[in-house]
Amino acid sequence: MKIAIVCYPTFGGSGVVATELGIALSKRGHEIHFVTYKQPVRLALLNEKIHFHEVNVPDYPLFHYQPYELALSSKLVRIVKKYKIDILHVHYAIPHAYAGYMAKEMLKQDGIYLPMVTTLHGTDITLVGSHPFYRPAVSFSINNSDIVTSVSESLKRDTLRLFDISREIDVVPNFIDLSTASGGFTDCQRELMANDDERIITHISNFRKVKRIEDVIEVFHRVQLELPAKLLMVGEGPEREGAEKLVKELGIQDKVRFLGNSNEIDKILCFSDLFLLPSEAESFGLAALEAMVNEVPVVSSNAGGIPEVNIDGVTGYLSNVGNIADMAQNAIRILQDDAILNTFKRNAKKESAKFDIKNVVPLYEELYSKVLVNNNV
Ligand code: GMT
Repeated sequence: MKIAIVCYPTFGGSGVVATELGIALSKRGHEIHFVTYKQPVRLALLNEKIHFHEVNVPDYPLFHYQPYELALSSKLVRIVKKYKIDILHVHYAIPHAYAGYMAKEMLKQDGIYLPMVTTLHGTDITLVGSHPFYRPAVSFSINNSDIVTSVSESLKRDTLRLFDISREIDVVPNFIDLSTASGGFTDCQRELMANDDERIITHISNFRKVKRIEDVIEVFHRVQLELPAKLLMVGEGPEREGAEKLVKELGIQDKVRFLGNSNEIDKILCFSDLFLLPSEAESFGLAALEAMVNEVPVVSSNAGGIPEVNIDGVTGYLSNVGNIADMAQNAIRILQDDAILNTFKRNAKKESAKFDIKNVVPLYEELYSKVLVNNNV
């Protein structure tokens, strides 16, 4: 099949899922065309099966806001015609599903039928999409997609609760490539980050409000009072400055390192003992899954889809959002004993196998085939 994938090219959940899906599909013989404003960060190599088409929005002084979705839908029309694309798969509803729908309608005028699969990722539904400014357009785009998928049961429930949806939503969970994800590092170079007697706790995110970065620092503060530990903060975002300030106020600067964005997540997780994810909302929690595949147990909130990934008492622990004391206690429970830590590590790795890319990519392929057959393409 020839598949056009529209996504955000940035670090973080939906863009990573879309990019990894495209790469996996190309390895299974499909021709993939990424259409976005910048080459996706996880897309290293382009070849005859993976193409990248950049969407440019020319500056014009009259435009206070540049019309990205107009440029995207026009670009899609050109690419679909030029490469004879069979399917459009858009990740993140805003504005991708809306732009995709416009492209579909324009192509219809030329007698070309383009089925559209929309994958909902989380904030496009729970935070941004449900805002009254966007809700009608998001409802419309979901109802007018040919197939809609959500990355967890929890996100499906949220979508049905927040929008007026008149169609089926298929749950296709996020995934991880077990064959490459844990990198196979034998030399974790742990000594670069911590002393032998210290536990390493890691948090990775885009440092947005929804991640509750201050909770990460507060939990760590309590943990390091009980056992020797270091905290690695990976990522960039608006909450970083506040977090650094809090670290200073608590007097734990020598125990916390802010590493910024990284393309070497697996290397960092390789020497991590625990992953903290206290998010306010999380449709799935891909970062938790990335930790688990690297044998890192997870102490998290129980928001959204996290309990579908992090199994309470098995791969880590769940607490109510904001319950710092409970999270700290859970972290200490896991970290204070080598035998307990090793059991959680093994469980995390084992549970992550459920989400192996080998099991999930065929689910998308089935949906693509279904939509093509239903529409006799
Ligand atoms: O978590 C973020 O802020 C990034 C966001 C995104 O839109 O890329 O992630 C969302 O999609 C990921 C991939 O499906 C999920 O793993 C994240 O849980 C989800 N984030 C939220 O729901 C807050």
